Amino acid sequence: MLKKILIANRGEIALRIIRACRELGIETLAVYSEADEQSIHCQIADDAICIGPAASADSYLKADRILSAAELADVDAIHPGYGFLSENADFAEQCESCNILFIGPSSATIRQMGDKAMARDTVRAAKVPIIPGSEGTVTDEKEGLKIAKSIGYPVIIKAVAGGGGRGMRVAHNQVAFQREFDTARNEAEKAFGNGAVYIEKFIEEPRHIEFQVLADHHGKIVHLGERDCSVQRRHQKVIEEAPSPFLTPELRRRMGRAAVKAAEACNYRNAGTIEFLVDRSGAFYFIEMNTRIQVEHPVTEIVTGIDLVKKQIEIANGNPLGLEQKQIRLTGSHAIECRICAEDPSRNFAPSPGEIDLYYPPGGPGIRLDSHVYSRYQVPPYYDSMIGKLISFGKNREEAMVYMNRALREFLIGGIKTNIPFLQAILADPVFRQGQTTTRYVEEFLERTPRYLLAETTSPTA
Ligand code: MV4
Repeated sequence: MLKKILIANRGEIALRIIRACRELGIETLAVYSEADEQSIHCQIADDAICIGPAASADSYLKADRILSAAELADVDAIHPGYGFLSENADFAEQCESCNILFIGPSSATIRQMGDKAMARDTVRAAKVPIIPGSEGTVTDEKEGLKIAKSIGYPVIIKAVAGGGGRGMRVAHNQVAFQREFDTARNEAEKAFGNGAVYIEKFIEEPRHIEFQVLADHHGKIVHLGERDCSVQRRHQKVIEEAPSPFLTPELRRRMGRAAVKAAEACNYRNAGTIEFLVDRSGAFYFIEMNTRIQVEHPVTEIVTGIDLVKKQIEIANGNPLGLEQKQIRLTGSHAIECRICAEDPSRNFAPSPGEIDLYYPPGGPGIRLDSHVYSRYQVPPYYDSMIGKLISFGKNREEAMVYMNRALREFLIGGIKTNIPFLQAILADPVFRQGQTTTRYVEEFLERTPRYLLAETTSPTA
């Protein structure tokens, strides 16, 4: 078994990976930026190495510094977590050539699925449903217009190097298309250094439903059911749940089979996620694949009883999956995750870094909290504003909502603003309660909700 793993990340996911390693008897090496010296992941890892200044570009994104730390400490593997270098094919390739296991798929798979037009063509060849659109990329406006006309407006123009909502433009007619096509290409070139785009029919008010897959190095691939991630604000997920309140057992089986086919098509290894859009009629379409562990993985862990981070490590070590599709029981339980962020929902979600002067975490039945923060912790301004994930679970969705409501109410965080009032307001909203959310849900919710309802009424003090 692997003896020592470097965790190339920070915050709650670094903590989550260290926990899995410790349970498996694997030594851990944390890396940290100067801003994270007091961070919990440095304290609880067996060892920790500073890799540079606060800015991510100078530390957590510096492949050479992380590889130097890995060589110095003689680790067997690197776990990249999510964000930062987790979907960087060049980094995975460097790990491969240094003979350090990258805990994830091969660099070739990351590269293939990171190009969103190539990902689309890859899964299409395996008969996974994709959204009607261009074959490959479109470089010429005239050709684009022809494609748009043949699939019918509205259409969406997407950057091949985009993903996660970056680099997309919608066109509702021919005139708009000519304008947006140029804009999309220029923006993509500026943002990603790659101006290539492709075209799809624009699906209005879809649900975002993603399937977790696990693939070992012996040809076995299974899916672990879905997560419904329709509650998003500006392409940032806010609440995720499993199972989706929208899927029937029949649709779940069909989408699960498609997810496994998509993973097969790209020779996938390790944990991955297939993202689908699902329209009102229940038609589903592949949009992209995430080749990493995701923030929202805990809801799948809860409804399947499978520890995904341990599975990632065991798969990387070469162990057979030891799971058959028919053994994977979606237990009938329900899990909901709320992302807790240091931001002020009453001031347009402005980041709210600073010192936490009081911290009282919720607990009790039906609650899991994955967080790296503590009383007197300084939330740094340099990184993502997420300070934890509050996960509730119960025998059904209603019970999971009862636990979540109660836990949000008793979660006390003083000194900084958080999005807890926003989460409470969504949990109280009939549209959410009835499971009627689409990717436009948050926007609509905010249009009909006065800002003062999203402000903390009392601020807890130490
Ligand atoms: C779409 C779409 C509608 N039609 N593609 C946004 C993120 C990226 N993963 C793909 N995205 C979308 N692609 C077609 N053809 C709508 C979105 C979209 C969206 C998707 C998932 C979750 C939230 C979203 C919010 C706005 C738009």
